[in-house]
Amino acid sequence: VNKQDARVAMAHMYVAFLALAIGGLMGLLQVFVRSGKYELPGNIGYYQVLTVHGVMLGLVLTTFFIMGFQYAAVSRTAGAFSAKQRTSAWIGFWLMTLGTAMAAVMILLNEATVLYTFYAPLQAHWIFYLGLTFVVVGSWLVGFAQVSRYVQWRKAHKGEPSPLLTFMAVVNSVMWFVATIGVASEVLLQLLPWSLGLIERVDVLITRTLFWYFGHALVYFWLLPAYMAWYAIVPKIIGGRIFSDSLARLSFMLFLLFSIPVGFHHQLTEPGISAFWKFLQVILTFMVIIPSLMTAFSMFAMFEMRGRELGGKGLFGWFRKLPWGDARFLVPFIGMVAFIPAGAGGIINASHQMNQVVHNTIWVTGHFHLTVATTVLLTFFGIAYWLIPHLTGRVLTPQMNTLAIVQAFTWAFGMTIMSGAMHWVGLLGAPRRSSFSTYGDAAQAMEWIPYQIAQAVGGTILFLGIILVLIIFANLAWFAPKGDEEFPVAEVAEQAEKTPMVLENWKIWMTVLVALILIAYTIPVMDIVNGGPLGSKGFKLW
Ligand code: HAS
Repeated sequence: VNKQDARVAMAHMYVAFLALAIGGLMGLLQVFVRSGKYELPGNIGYYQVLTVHGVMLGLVLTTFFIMGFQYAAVSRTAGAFSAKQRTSAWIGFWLMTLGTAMAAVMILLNEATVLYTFYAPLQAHWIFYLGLTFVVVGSWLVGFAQVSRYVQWRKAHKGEPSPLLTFMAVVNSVMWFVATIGVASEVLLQLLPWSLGLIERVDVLITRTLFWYFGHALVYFWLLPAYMAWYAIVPKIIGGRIFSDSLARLSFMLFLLFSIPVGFHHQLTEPGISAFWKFLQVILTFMVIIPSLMTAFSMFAMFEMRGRELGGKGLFGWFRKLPWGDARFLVPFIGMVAFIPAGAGGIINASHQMNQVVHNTIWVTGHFHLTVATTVLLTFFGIAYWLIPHLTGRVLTPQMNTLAIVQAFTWAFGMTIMSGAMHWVGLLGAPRRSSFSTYGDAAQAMEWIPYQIAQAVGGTILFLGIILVLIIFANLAWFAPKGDEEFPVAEVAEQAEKTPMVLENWKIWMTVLVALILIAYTIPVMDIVNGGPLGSKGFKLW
């Protein structure tokens, strides 16, 4: 990565890991409170802590890490950014940082205790919403720099497929642009004027619908950078090759198409949206599972090819040959394994009827701690172990490599206990987003207590994991020996088919994307505005 680009990427990493430290500490406080054995000091409220936790980890850590990583990946594979593109990224970075600081201050002042989903009827101070707007606009600028570098590359290399990592970063940025239109409209047309007292009321269903239009794509915005590493980086680390460039690109394009028109699967229990439109979006949700299954297939194929190359024999002999001692491979691999139960849980959530059982229970919290907080985060840690030293001109030493492996096992162990308990007690009816209560010593609530203690045990182990990863981060950023750590990028396997250019024909894909969004959302949104299928009075949008 070009030196000046490395500075931009590294600036993002500092904020991301600071957010991890703050958000992680809040997570520890939360599991303690929910165990019933601990009370927060002073006037600090449970929901305030929960908001800091969700915003810092779900919004700040992820957005900064992703934008920094993608920026570095584009610079590495498409070449250094131009001065203008770099300035756009710097402005974006500072805008995001300013926005984060504004939102954080408001949450700490208890003026924005609205959780990381921040839709109505909970209302925050206008500075919080303005801060979030800055975060989004800032991320657009960093994303815009990547798209612009891609366009420039394609002009200079007519008729050639673009570098895979650059293409993937651009797909994720485009998905982010389209998805954030939802949250930007929610904030600018509803929440901000409402908190400023310019409009008297907002429609809760509209704010939730706009949020979830964005909110599900948000989770794939988190996932795709992990998939970038799985498809294009992990093969190089293990000495192998990418199974198929076309398959990787197709799966990313499918994510672009199907990540957005699926928001209703978060609203399956909500009145005001008719069963037909929920059903349609459930079908589209099942479509978005396909590119993940393609990814699983591709990973197994790539691992097997490499393992056999190394002399692995028989049905599973190749498995043993993989480089298990290399944290850059093992840490993301543990993330992949976690995605098997995590994805199965997602399929349960998305199944219309089963959603009635799990919705708003702590099962859902268990689900997203396996997906984003394990699969995605462990892959991000795995990336950080070579990216940070690459950016700072240092190397990952064998001691840090061992510590990284210990960190990943600590994380997996803590998460198995915490997320396992959450899934189980969710099925026994324990609600998510609630502080400790025995509900007047109700028999059902008493049954939840042992699981909540297990959550606290798992959460404490996870916190140890956070301390370990912060030690490794500090070492790689400031103390590790100087040197040249590789930014690994894999080549495509010889036997893979040539990549068809249709996969980069944006006109086709964008048309399908817009059509799917219009089909999935036009009538239900008109229904909500005009009174909805349940015949309420309707609502004027503005
Ligand atoms: Fe989800 C709720 C459905 C994936 C995150 N999800 C959430 C929330 C979050 C979240 C944060 O339909 C809570 C939001 C809130 O606060 O209310 N989710 C799905 C489905 C998938 C899915 C169908 N979710 C994710 C990912 C996330 C994430 C990814 C973050 C990164 N989710 C839902 C639904 C809800 C929901 C409902 C709402 C629930 C409610 O009622 O509120 C799918 O994308 C999952 C597909 C995945 C697979 C797995 C493929 C496996 C792979 C690994 C291969 C392994 C290898 C290693 C190669 C089919 C690729 C092998 C090695 C060996 C040794 C075996």
